[in-house]
Amino acid sequence: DPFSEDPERHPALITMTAKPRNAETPTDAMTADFLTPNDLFYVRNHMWVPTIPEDPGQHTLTVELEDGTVKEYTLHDLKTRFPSHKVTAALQCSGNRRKHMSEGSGRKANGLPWNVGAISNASWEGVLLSDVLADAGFDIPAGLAGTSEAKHVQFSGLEAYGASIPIKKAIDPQGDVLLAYNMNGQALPRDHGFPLRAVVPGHVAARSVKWLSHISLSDEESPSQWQRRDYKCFGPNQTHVDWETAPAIQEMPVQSAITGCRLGEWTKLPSKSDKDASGKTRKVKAKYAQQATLSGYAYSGGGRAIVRVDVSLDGGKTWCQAKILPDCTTKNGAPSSCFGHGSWAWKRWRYEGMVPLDAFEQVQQKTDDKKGGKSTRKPPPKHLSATFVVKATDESYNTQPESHSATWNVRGNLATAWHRLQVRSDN
Ligand code: MTE
Ligand code: MO
Repeated sequence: DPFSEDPERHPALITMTAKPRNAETPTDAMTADFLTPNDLFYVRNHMWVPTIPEDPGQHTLTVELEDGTVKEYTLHDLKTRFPSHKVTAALQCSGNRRKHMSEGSGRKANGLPWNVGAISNASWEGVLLSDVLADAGFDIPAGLAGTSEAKHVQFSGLEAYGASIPIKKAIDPQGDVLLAYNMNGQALPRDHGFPLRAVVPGHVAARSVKWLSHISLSDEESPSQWQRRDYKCFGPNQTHVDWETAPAIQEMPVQSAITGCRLGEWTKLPSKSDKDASGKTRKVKAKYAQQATLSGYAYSGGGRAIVRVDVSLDGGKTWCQAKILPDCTTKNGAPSSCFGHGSWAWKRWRYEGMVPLDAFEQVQQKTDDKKGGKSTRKPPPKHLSATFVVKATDESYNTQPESHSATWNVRGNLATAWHRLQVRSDN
């Protein structure tokens, strides 16, 4: 059993598959913390968790340049010979919300049916990939000018996973690509790449290779199936899937989701008079409304900041703006700083509002409220449901499509349509 050495996991993680381990962050942890606690950070493993030598300082990373020159660094070398950097960044799997893509379009997409929890946020610490590449002999100015032969940085993990990123991102002085050894101030947990992983902020998490052991510069992308096959998108027609010409997913699109929802008691709003179109005064019937508190996250790739989060309490007919919460707050609520040159972290948002009775629909079901087809109960009625929706907009004014049907793809990647949450009110 190659999984017999896998680590123990937090019971609150929502397990999709045990071997290999794939698990979502529970929604309450997303609502509670800007930085996802290490043991509740979502886990996406394609294989087993590799074991490393007794002394993690002796873990070695080899770096191979285009001309075949190889340099070797132990973890100890990385920690002692290069300045350390911190970057606060979310990682999101390209399969996050695949469940909604399948359900929302009525067509099943291939892959694990992730809900909203294949995304988490952490503060990473390590050395800059560009510092290590420069030390290994890569000509950074040529790379920045676009004249180097190497066009891609290929990463390999100890268990055989591999992926690559364009050289442009790898050495961008504001790209913040890390070879990370710490996560939220602690050594990386085994599930998250101990003792060393790439962290490619703003890109699909599939490029943030864990258990990193080898880097190679090449004019080609990584030959791995995860670069050349799995993490690509196609049109909603299933028939035309050209793996060769479709670009590998790198930067993520804009995303948002509702991770918390609380309904209060019904309130009877004061009845009032108003004037109809002809100017006649009429009495408006008593209105009922329910307090709703929603919370969630929003994120966009490429370091693009989230500028607005829109919430609808009536299935998308009318909208209000949610409050974007301050980025970093420590446990006692004090602000702490976010690290990095781009908006690599997620934003958390919160919305409080009154949901009017007419935003709810009667849920069809057998009920003893009804006698002879007529409700004997005083309003507001029982067994109601409403659909709450969220969508986000980033600083390039990219926003999420209304439905999944036009972005459905056979691999089920990059599901990002409006997140709809059907809620029941049985008060
Ligand atoms: N790196 C290795 N070595 N093996 C893997 O299976 N999975 C990738 C990426 N890096 C993977 C890997 C994918 S698809 C994702 S979404 C992220 O790691 C998940 O990172 P996490 O488990 O730390 O959340
Ligand atoms: Mo992923």
